[in-house]
Amino acid sequence: MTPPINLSTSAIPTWCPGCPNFMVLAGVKKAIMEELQKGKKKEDIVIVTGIGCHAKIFDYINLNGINTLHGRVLPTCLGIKIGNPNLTVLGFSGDGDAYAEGMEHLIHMARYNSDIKYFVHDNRVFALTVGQPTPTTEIGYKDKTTPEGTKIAPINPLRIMLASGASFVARVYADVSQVENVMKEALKHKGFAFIEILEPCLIFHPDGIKEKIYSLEKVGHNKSSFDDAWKKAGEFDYSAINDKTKIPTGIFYQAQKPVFEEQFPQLMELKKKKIGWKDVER
Ligand SMILES: Cc1ncc(C[n+]2csc(CCOP(=O)(O)OP(=O)(O)O)c2C)c(N)n1
Repeated sequence: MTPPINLSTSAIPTWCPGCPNFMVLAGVKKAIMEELQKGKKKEDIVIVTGIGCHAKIFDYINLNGINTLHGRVLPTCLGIKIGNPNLTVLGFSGDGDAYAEGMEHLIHMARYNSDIKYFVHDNRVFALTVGQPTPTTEIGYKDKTTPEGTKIAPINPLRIMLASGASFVARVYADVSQVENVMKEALKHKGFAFIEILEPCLIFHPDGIKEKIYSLEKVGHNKSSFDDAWKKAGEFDYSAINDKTKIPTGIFYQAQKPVFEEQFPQLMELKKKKIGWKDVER
């Protein structure tokens, strides 16, 4: 009898009690478990995380991977993918990791369209370093570094992804089934999948986002239309939550575009043979 699949580790989570990262972890594990039950091998899945509270997910999932440098999740993912294009490569970043230190990589990954799935835990603060504003923090947010309130307008990462050519652009709330479902869709997608996970930081940035979300699927959004995706992505501009705020969640855009790996016959040869460079005789 084959032993039951176990994705847990012996590490005790050090996230704050009630942190939405627990929901993200549970959703991710469920989606990965389904892949394993369908026959994928654990050693064929790799996780890469940045530095921050989000990155602790690395310690709580029993998979191979790299807890890489701050902001360098995507180049690490790409290196792994080039080393062995047969691997399923999953990247996890915070909003600081992805949109501040790592922004240049994000834009180019959207262009490259490598078959990598990327999850941004967007709590709209640098949480591990105790709450400084990030590129998705609203004007007026106060912390010890901005006692008069942040004066710089936030970016809209979904629109940046659309403008950069991303082939899969989604946003979910940090809820177990939303994360699980979007991850399953991302895993079916051929190419780069960008998934933003909105989550409050209960300590430094509690917010009312949960009450403002609605499902794109329920309003019949056409995810194959770039124009519709652009319009929907503009509905929430990451400013302070108020009575009028509406935050769409779900898959905004999905299109089939040439995949990075497929442009290189050497990598396609590895795919055909189901091997990585380390298995190539020289
Ligand atoms: C190159 C580099 N710059 C800065 C830091 C300090 N640092 C560690 S964690 C962190 C905040 C991470 O914030 P975010 O990516 O949003 O993740 P969160 O903690 O909110 O999950 C920073 C700035 C670092 N470790 N390396």
